[in-house]
Amino acid sequence: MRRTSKSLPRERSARFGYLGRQTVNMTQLKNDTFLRALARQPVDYTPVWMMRQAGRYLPEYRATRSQAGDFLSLCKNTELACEVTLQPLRRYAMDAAILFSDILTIPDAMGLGLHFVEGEGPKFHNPIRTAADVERIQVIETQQDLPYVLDAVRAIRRELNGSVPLIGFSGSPWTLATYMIEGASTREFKRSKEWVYNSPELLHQLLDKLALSVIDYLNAQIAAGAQVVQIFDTWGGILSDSAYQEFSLAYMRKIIAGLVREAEGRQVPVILFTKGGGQWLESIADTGCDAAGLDWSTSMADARQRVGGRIALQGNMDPALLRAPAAAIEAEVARILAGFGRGEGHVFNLGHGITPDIDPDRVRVFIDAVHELSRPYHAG
Ligand code: 1CP
Repeated sequence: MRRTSKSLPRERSARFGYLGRQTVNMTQLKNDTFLRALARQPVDYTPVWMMRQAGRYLPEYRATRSQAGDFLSLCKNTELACEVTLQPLRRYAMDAAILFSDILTIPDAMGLGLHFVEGEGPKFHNPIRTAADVERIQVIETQQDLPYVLDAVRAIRRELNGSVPLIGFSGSPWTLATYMIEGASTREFKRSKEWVYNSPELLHQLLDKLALSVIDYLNAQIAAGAQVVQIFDTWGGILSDSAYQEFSLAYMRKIIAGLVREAEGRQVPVILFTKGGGQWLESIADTGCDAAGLDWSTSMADARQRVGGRIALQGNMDPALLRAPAAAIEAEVARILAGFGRGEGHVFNLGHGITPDIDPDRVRVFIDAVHELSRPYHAG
């Protein structure tokens, strides 16, 4: 396995007193390639991880999930959530771990009654339908309302023992609001768009409460040991240009301004991923994030030209390529690496989450191709 052992300079120590309560092992990271790439510092190869890297494409995940009973029980069981986080890292030379949880833990903690219907995805017993529903929503306090997420972060950090950095995450306020308003997965977003155009003030009230909740949630994850955080704005791309700025980006900017950006003597980078957000890259770079996640519809070369001098870029292979033969996966990895070109600031990833139908052997082809084919772009 190719791992670098260089460490980031220990410039500054944590300013926040409560970080002192951390129980995690603060040893140096054995592989900090991912953190270096996010800081646009030199690396030996392009680091890689996959959105949804722990999940149903892995037989060991399916076994652990059935041991837990169901998906939510798995998220709430510290030992098993830790186990499934580590499963992909046992198989592949990934350069980061991501907390096993879900973005919908926040609406669940707000009392919406999250449950999963097999084959249909997430659903809420109590979706948001009226002004009174918005009024009733309380900003979450993570320590009290979502202790199981923080327990998982601490357990995963202990088990990782400094091997690779741990990513914490949250949904964006807009993306969370779409699930809360629709009450389930949707491809049409009829109700959410009605709120955008018919009840913008009410929507702003809801988004405000969500933004404050996300700030608390991500800061608590950072205090518990998350070394990078990613905001998943999965549904930002369904908005018009002006609605994206007003209802999604503005709240992510507010969140980034409220985050603890340093812990354990290191920067805590923030990655912002708006699916379908390629046209807004300049505005995304202006939020104060450290990196932007790209889906496959944006050219890596164009993205680098537009914002590569300001932020790192993460992405962006179409996850459907993982169903193609090994040679096609390698060719696509080579094409994306060439698109970014020589130099620093690229984290390889898929353009969206891996799907359950993927053969785990194809993932190895993908990860190894990134590591091997990227070396010439960093040498010397
Ligand atoms: O049956 C199962 O085992 C549940 C499938 C599953 C899994 C594995 C769900 C339900 N969530 C997860 C884990 C999950 N979700 C992670 C784990 C960490 C990882 O390995 O990456 C993360 C980061 C998420 C985040 C998430 N949940 C997002 C944002 C990322 C994205 O994919 O766009 C979204 C939109 C959700 C909602 C959600 N939870 C689960 C599903 C199937 C969905 C999507 C529903 C939809 O398409 O609307």
